[in-house]
Amino acid sequence: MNTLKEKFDKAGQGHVFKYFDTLDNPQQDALLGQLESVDLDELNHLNETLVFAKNADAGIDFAKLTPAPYIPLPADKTTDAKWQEAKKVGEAAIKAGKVAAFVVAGGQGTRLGFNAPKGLYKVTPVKQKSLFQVFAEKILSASRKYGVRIPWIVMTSHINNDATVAFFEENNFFGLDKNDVIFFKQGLMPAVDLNGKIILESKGKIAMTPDGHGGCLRGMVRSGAVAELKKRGIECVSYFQVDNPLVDIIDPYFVGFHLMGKSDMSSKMIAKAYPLEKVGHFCMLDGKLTVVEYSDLPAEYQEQTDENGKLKFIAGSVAIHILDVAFIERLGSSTNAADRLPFHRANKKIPFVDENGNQQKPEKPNGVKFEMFVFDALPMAKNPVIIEGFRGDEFSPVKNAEGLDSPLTCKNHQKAQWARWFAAAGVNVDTDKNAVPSIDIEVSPLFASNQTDFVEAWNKLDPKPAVKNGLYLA
Ligand code: UD2
Repeated sequence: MNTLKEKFDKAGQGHVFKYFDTLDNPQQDALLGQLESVDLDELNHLNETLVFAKNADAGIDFAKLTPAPYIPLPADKTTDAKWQEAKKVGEAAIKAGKVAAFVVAGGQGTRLGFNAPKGLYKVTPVKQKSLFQVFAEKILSASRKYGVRIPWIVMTSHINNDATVAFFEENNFFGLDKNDVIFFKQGLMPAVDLNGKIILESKGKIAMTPDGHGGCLRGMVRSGAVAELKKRGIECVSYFQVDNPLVDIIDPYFVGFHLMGKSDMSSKMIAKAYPLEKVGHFCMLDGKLTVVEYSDLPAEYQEQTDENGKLKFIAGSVAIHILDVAFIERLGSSTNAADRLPFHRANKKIPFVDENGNQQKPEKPNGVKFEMFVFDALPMAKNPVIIEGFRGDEFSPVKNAEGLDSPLTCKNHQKAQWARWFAAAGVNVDTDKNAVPSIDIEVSPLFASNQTDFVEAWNKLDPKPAVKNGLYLA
């Protein structure tokens, strides 16, 4: 304890011991355990670069940014030669058991106002399936289609891990083999006040917050998930966020382009729906592919158009990537700063204990949380490939309780997707001016998870059900 105290004193963080003598033994042990996990050199560096530095958030010369190149969607990917070649390569890798699914689900979902892990949120229009169930069924469907086990890595955080695991158990893993679902908790970082001092959340506890979705790289290494994937012969993982039920998790085209490009990390881009859409922007900066977050790119750049009136920075990053396991291992285990993801700062309201030992809940941001973003791995990746995705089949996140990116918009986008599939099978579903059906319909991923498979499955149905409100195809 004395050496630890000396270390914290020396680093100017000795105040974390202020109430130590008033704690009972288990409380003291718990605090010491927390303090041992803090990398004081790293924290010192983050204070210097992100908390004390003037203009800590700037650092990008926006005038040097150019739009990143990408492989555009062809008029019809089911007939386009290049996309068909990619599909073949992708399918071969999936069938050979080289691809796993990976969801980052450690976030807190504060904007949605849902007081449970976000993956438990019910999103589908008829069956009210949770996000986790939708993903599980997509993975199960791909596993059956390709005749292969597809492991699914689920990153949680210390805040939501137990509730997440319990939900999977209560639901029998939604039909998946429980041995193929691998949970791990992301890492934690100490939160500091605006003077760089570690915040005491209570007398015996420092404030520790999840290290951002980019924490998945080191988390996968430290938790043993990478070792497990290697043991199973997995070569790449399909990365997605917990809030997007439209994601095409096991997409042979995407896997194929990634492999053909001999890429460490590949991404899907979706054309932004409107200039200020809250997505990252794929850009080139000094010859490197970089994602510039919406909150960092000045509006004038987000709104810039080319000579044809098209948005210049049109390529939106929707957080759908493929990462090689070897690349995750390299970055996630690196001790070399050039190979590690940088941290970003976020100002947050962090409960703390005041000078009189009373717990306080601040009304405005009083502290800084440090987070890594997974897309910061792109500039470190060999041959990063970006392919275009079709929004209606890939992206409709649930982020806000109302308005844009809400449960309602997401339900409408799911229904619109299925109405398009019905239309391709020659069945008309009445829709409004936004192509959203007026009735509630739902197609389980176990019936079909893309249009081609839907048409085939629908044609085989005999007799066919009436297409009316409440129709559920499974
Ligand atoms: C993210 C991207 C944005 C765009 C958008 C698409 C960032 C900073 N921005 O914005 O560019 O792609 O998504 O929907 O990522 N998570 C963890 N652990 C953490 C923090 C987050 O697992 O410590 C997960 C979270 O559960 C969710 C995902 O990361 O699945 C995204 O988190 P967010 O809601 O903070 O990201 P958002 O919507 O600001």
